[in-house]
Amino acid sequence: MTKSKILNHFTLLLILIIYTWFLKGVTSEDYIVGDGDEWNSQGNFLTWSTKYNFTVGDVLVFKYVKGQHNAYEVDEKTFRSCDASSGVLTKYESGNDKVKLTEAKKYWFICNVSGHCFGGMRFSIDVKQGNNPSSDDTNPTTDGSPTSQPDELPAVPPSSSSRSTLSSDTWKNGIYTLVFVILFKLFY
Ligand SMILES: [Cu+2]
Repeated sequence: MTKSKILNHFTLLLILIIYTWFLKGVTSEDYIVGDGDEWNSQGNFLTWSTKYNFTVGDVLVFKYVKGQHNAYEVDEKTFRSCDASSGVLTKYESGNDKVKLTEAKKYWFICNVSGHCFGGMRFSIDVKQGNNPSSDDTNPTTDGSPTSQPDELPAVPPSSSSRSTLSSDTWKNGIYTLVFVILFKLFY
């Protein structure tokens, strides 16, 4: 009797832990670009952009001294050329720019102050759908297929973000299964 009680408590605790984990994935998060170093000429934003798995609903916050930098959302061509005479989607210049990631797609950002883009103030992120397993599994990812890789990647090395996101999806599916099994064992 007591043994099974302990087991039940343990299971409840496990469910709680998994649930906290799970909720962390569901809720949207604010990401300060560059973390504590913020958006400036010294940062390595290629490294920063691969640190997180961004999902739809997350918010990027660009923090900098107004006038010293800016944040342009651009297309891929402009990201690579650093030439913002075309391909600019949105300009952010307030010094505290909140950019909500509303779509599951690739986003490219540059700073358009002279020399800053080439100096490293640019990055791209691959925003995923988030905790919606059905759409995650059925969405054919264009960047994941090996056939589309070699032809269109000149200057900048590809980020490893898509790979780590894939493995986190596998993780989530595993957690779903685990929760299901535990609930099943608990109630039947
Ligand atoms: Cu700048």
